[in-house]
Parts: sequence; structure tokens; C-alpha cells
Amino acid sequence: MALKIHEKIDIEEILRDLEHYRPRRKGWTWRKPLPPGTQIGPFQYRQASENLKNSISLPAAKYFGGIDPQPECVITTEIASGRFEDDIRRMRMAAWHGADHIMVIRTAGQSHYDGLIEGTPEGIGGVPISRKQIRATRKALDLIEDEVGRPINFHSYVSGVAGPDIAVLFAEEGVNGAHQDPQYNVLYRNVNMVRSFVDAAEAKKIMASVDMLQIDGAHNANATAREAWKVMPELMVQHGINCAFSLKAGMKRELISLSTVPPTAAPAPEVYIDLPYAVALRELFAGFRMRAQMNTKYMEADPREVTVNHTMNLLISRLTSVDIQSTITPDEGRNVPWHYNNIAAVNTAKQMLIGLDGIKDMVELKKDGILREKVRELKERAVLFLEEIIAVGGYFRAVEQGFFVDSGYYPQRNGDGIVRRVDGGVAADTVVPRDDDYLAPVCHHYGYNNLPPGLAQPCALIDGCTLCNPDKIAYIDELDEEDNVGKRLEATAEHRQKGLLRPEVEWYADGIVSINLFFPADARTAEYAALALAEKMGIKDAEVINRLPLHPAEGTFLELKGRVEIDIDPATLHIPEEKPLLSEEEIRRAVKENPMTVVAATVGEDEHSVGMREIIDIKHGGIEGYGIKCHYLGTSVPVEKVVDAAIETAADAILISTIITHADIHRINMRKLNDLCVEKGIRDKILLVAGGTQVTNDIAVEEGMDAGFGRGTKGHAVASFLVENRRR
Ligand code: Z98
Repeated sequence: MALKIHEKIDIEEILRDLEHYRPRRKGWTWRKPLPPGTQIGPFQYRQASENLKNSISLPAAKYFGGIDPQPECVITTEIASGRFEDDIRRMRMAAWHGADHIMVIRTAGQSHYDGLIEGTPEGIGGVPISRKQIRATRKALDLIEDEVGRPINFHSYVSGVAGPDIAVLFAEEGVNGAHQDPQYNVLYRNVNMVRSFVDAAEAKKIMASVDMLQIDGAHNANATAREAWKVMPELMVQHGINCAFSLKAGMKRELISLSTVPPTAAPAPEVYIDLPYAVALRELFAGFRMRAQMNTKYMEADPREVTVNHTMNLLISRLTSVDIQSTITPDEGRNVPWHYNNIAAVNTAKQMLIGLDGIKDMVELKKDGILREKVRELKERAVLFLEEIIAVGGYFRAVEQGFFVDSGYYPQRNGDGIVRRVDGGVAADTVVPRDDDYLAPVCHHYGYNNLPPGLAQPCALIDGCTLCNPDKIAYIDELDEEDNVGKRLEATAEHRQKGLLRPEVEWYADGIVSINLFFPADARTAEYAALALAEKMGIKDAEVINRLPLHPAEGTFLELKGRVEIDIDPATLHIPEEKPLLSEEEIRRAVKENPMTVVAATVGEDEHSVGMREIIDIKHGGIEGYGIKCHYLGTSVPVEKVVDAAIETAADAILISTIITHADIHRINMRKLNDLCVEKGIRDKILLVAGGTQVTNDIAVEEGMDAGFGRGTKGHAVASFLVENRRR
């Protein structure tokens, strides 16, 4: 089974025979860097990795031969729709734009399940991680990576009271990376601390056995603390605890990734605070990997603001270093997980990372002064924090005393830290010492195991464990007869078969649209006006998701989200044929080899010059720019004068424009131009082109022109037509 570029991914096909699907690879994959100085299109790159086989490049790439250089670091996208079958489509789009790390958020509350979930139930804010869902996703990603020509890392979370079970599941199913940090469970999921650390040892050992990459959870302190920039020393301590613990559990240093996050956002003096922090981290944790998470703490509803903040974060990534660059949708702050915004965030990362290619060859961080002082100060605060933990009797005691997520800038404490008790929390008292004769006949098990001597491997006792012999995995298809992918696909089957189109943001044909609005009113009035407008437009479930006052009285910009129940049948659409254009290079070459002259004018009694000037002027991408010699005769020019000028200059083409038209004057002018050229015996030697707001190609051809160009035409299209048709 292979994907076809012009066909949608077939979810039913992905689900077929899933029981027997096996991951074709396990473990994490880094991008393959290209040697510094590698030429891609017209440029040399210093921090690029191998190109993709199929991709969509940044919009400006069209000026550079369509290149799509890929930065050397992995780019993440986080997907959280709650339906894996819709996530898969978004993953394919993200991969085409340059994401090779697909992170799937888990459904709310899964961390409190003490075992695995099965089947394909719908999730809230993420997918219930089950064997079927991740197997189907991995299978789809295997196809997607073939399509784009680069391995894709699949990632989710090993947390909660079923952490080790999830780790085994991930190891079995070829999940390539996971968040794992026992401190996350303790602080944010109130899982008992003893249980959480014991589970983490087991989970980490299993993750290590298949070379999964691990991301820690320190960044959550930044996202949670009231004054997030003050927890920088604590973040380092959290990184330190998880890194040390992970090494002890058998993980390789190069697969342990710190979840770093620039802690502030403008209007804070962002770089002044975030840069020393980034430098200190990279120095303290040399040899570990850096996953640069974008700041999510200060995300509000405005995608522009979030994108600029992300851009600032990316500058820090490039000035320091980054192995994995995270991206979150720029509308996460308002909980609208738009397909488009995942892609927008991936493109922001790609654009910045490639745009800043090689910056450190030119710009150096200072080796003295305030940067160094701040770096040293941060490290000192972190070391003192760690020493105090030891002084009070260790990590568990420190958590009991509320050391973590306190909004004081250590050694200051504000007394608002998270307090957990060593004998409290979910699954307290569930850890028991192993007996002397404890025996678990499974591979990659942490700690004491009373295995008989001389075994080739622990699971030899049971003819192989599921990690060694995947045929032993018990595959459960579905448990819930109603809440499953089959039912969901059934509900949309007819719609899909008929090929009907309904707008969507995350789920197939969910009907969600967003509208940008400006009302000349204060924010509150504008909001209610927007809701009233939505009602009149027939938009259901309307909600204002972004409100930006531009002035207290003059007006407010709003984004409104709502739902429509309108289907468009593509079979009923009249889609005019699209003529492919010659490339700009081809046109330039052709004109250079064989010079071209045109005569141009606004004809009749029309004083509008702007349309024609847009087509001619080099400044606006007009045909002059391709080397075409243009004699512009001005406005209100009689057709006779245009033809005479064409004869005088031996022009290859005449371009006439009519903007204002009444009584079909545009048609009359075209016909007249054609007739006059016939009369003067030049019609078969000259191309006649008409343009204007009322002109279409069909109308122009009907009136004897060779082509007509309407509203929105660019010089490129006209130049392409002229060169191609002169050739013909
Ligand atoms: C991120 N956007 O980091 P539940 N373990 C760790 C975590 O950081 C997280 C989870 C588990 C962020 C997402 N992180 C926030 C160390 C979450 C999630 O139990 O499914 O909530 O675990 O990519």
C-alpha cells in the first residue's frame, strides 16, 4: 500500500488487517545534516538537512526556484483533536510542510486510568492512547514517511499510574519518543511520589530498550507558576533530577532531551531574560539533547502575537542550539485546534530556522559582561536549590515542603508551591518490596529479578515476551460498540463517497468556519454585534474567539468561530481551466534570445491607467521586468492610434485595457482593434490582448482577441502568454 499524492489517505484501508501490522522500525531518528556549504537552488546552507522527496515550500520559495531547504533539527507538531482518524490527515499535511516529530496529546484524564485503554473511543483534547489507535497511526505514518522521503518520529506521553504499561505498549508498537518524568506525575497529576518514581524506573528501562527518545517535564513548572520567569532555577533542578534518574535507569544520554522553554514573553524584555537561561542550560547539561518548547504560558487568543513570540523563541534556539524544535498551534490559547494552525506553526519554525541559517558564523554571544554574569547567577541559584533539597532530607521531603512551582525567585520563596505528601496522592501505598524469589520472565525489567542462571534471555522461560515475539501481543479491536472509529466513519461515509465538501477545522466535515471582522465600536459592543451578525448569516454555535481593541471608541477587530451545515458538491462547480505559466526564468530567456516589443494603451474614453500600469511596470512585477520593451501610449487612446503605433514599432503584440465600460464598450473596442489589424494586414503577425475588470478570456476571444485577462491578473501571466503564443 502506498499513498498517491492526489488521493486522500484511506482510513478504512489503514484499519484493514491492523491486527497483523508490525512497526517496521523502532527508536528515534535524527535528520541527516548536509555538509556545511551545500548548495540548494541558488544558495548555500550551513545548517540544513536532506531535502524531502515531496513537500510544500514556503510561499516565497517561488522566487528561488521552489526550493524547500530543511533545517537540521527535528520539527515537532502537536496534534490534539480527539479523533485519531482526523489526526492522521493533519499529520500528512504537517509532514509535507516539514514536521518529522508528531506528538499526539492524550485524552484528558488518561493519567488516572490504572491500565490500558482499548479500541478507538473519542477523546477530549487528545486521543485516548490505545493499541489500535497508535498502531493505525504508526501504519499511516509509515506511508507518510515514504511519501515525503524522511522518517517520522511518533510521540506521546508515558505518564500517570499506567506509565510502565504505556511504555511497554509504545515499545511494542514502534512509538519513537515519549515524555517521561516522574516529577510531572507528582506535581501535576497528584500521583503518589514513591509510586511515580518506581514506575519511572521501569518505564525508562523499557523505553531505553528500544532507543526511544525521552522528553522531560520541567517546562510545566514554567507553564504553571504564577510568575513563570522566576522558576528558572527550579527548572534546572527538575531537569537535573530527571536526567540523573534516567541515566541510572539505563537511558542513553543522547536520547534524553530536556524540555527547555524560554520563560518569558514580550512585553517582558524577553531576550534579556531568556537568553542567559538558555545558555546556562546548555552549559549545565552538555551532552543531553535540547527540545525547545515554545512558550505557552503567555499565549492569548491572537495568533499574530503568538507567532511573534514563537519567532523570538526560535531566535534563542538558533543563538544557542536546538535538537528538536517544538511548535504549538498559534491558537492553542483559545482551544481551537485548527488544521491550518498546526501547519502555520511548523512553517514559522521552518522559516525562522532556515532564515537564521549560519547566524552564529557572524554573530557571537559575548564571553563577558551581563550575559556571563546572569548565566553564572542562574547556575548558582540552581545548585543552591539542589543543595537545600539534600539538606532537608531529599526530594520527597522537599516536595512535602512545597519547594516546587513556588513563584519566588530562589532562594526567595512565596509559599505558593505545590505540596504533596509522600504517603498521599493517587495509588499511595501500592509499592511493595520484591520477595527474594521474585521472578518476572520478561526482558528489560528494572531492578531485582531472581532469574535462574544461564538463561539466554529472561523471556526464554515463557517462549518469548511480547517485545521479543510480537505475535504474543493480545490485540483487542474494540470494546465499546458505540464509541469507536467504525461508527464515526459510518456517520460520514455517504458524505465522503459523494465527495461533498464542508469546511472543517479538525474533524471531518465538522462545519466550523472562522470569520474576521472589524466593527467601529468598543470591544463589548463589537462582540455582541458579531454574535448578532452570525445569527443573521445562519452560523450556528457562534463564539468570539479573539477580540483586539484597536481603539476604545473607533473600533475592534474580532475573530468569530461558528458552524455551518452547508455542503458544496464539487460536481456543480464551474472551475475555469487553469493554464500553467512558463517559469519566470523561461520567459526571461526567451525574450533575451528573441526580443519582444509591445504597444499598450487604455483605449476609448477611459482615463484609468492603473490596471495597465500594473501589467507593464517592473515595480509591480509587470512584463517590463522580463525584458519586454513596452510603448505605453497613455489613457483614452483611439484604437486607430494604437494600431499605427504597433506598425511603426513593429510590435509583437498590442495590449489594450478598458476599465470603465458601459453599453459593452469593452467588446466594441476589442472588435474594432481586431478589424483594424485585419484591414491593415497585420492581424496574422501580431498578438492582441485585452484586459479589464469586465474582461474574461472567453469574451475577448469571442471579440477577435487572442486572449483576455480579468481582475487580479499579474504581469507574469501576460508575459507567459505572449512568449508562448509568439512561439506558436
Ligand atoms: C509538551 N505541549 O511538552 P497526561 N508527561 C510530561 C508532560 O510534560 C506531559 C504529559 C506527561 C506540552 C504538553 N505536557 C504538556 C512530562 C504534558 C502529559 O497525563 O496525558 O496529561 O501527560 O509537549
